[in-house]
Amino acid sequence: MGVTNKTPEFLAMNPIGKVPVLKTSDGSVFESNAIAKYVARIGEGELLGTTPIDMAHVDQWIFFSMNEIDRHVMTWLLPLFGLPGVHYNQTIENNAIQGVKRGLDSLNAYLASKTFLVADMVTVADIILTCDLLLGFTMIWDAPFTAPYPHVTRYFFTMVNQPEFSKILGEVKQTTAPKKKEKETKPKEEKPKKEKQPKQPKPAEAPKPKPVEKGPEDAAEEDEAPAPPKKPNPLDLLPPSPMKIDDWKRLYSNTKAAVFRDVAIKGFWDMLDPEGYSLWFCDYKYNDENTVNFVTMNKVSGFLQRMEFINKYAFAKMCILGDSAPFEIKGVWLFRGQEIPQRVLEECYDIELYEWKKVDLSDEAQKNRVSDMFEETDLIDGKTLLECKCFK
Ligand SMILES: N[C@@H](CCC(=O)N[C@@H](CS)C(=O)NCC(=O)O)C(=O)O
Repeated sequence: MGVTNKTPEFLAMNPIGKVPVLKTSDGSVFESNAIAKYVARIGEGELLGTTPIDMAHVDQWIFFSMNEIDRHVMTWLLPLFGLPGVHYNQTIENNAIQGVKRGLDSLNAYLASKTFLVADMVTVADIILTCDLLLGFTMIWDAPFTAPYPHVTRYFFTMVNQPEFSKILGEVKQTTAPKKKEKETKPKEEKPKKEKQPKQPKPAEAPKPKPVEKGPEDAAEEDEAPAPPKKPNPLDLLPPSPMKIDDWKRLYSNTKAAVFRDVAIKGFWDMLDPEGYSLWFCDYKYNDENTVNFVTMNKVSGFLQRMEFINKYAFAKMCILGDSAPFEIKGVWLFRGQEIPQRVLEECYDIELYEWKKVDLSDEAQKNRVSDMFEETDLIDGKTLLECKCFK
């Protein structure tokens, strides 16, 4: 998401350009619940229910989960992530919270006498509902919030502790610090002193925000942000560099994996102009929050989208590390000049969510770490590389 999900190839698989999409040799499938049912169908089939009425009940709970849980969770949560174009609104949040409570209340009553949703077995409805509850339990519903729903809580933890779930989700812990409008963990004192403090965890001033689909309720909330004034870019005033960053990006993109180290990485160090460019490691400060892998990935995609305006002067690899939650985000950036560009510090609030350390080019270990991230080796800092996103 945020990288290839609007390409013609992707839109051919899902015209609305959303993830996930499942690609199979018979064709592609979008909409996560359709994907889940397809996967269930090509297995032994029993996850779908075994009688017509059980099958209908499986569908009933899938639609319930989608309409009475997931829809409200997403409306509640998405504005808190700081995605471009998704705006926080108190009334919308309150309505979403009421919607969630109504859904949980009825689910709680139903589960008082049941272990699973349909019959006495796990079905794809349990899988979907559990996944829809996951974001709630891990991000916004702390124990006081879920106290009125003990059967939902018992059901949820029974499910996520099944080996089939924990293999994918790792250990699931209920949040003790629910995500709120204000990002309390953001250390205000470390903010470079700028007049432009981010108002909310959302980049209203990010240039060219990509449109994100909004629910109908959000429509009234759209800001008309004026285009940023055109200032000469100080990076264009630096002494010319013999290194052309586009040559590196081309080499990076066109080198086959098998020879990547010998050709692309070697080529990079050969072409690097250490006077015209600098390399920086970044290390996310709040890895404890990274409890859900795709949310962590979205966080990184959002950061890279907000950096789009510096694209001509930068290249980066951002890595998500770890076999299970909490996931770590670490990366390396190549910037024109010897500092993190001023406009980046001013306009991209993500910068302050990371520790930044300039790469010491006299230290082979640091250079190797850069090479590993560029190459996407299986392990980075001894941790499994789960996903790597490239800024180029
Ligand atoms: N109903 C869809 C929702 C998919 C969805 O909203 N995906 C988001 C990420 S969680 C997305 O791809 N957004 C990108 C966009 O809206 O352009 C499903 O369950 O698959």
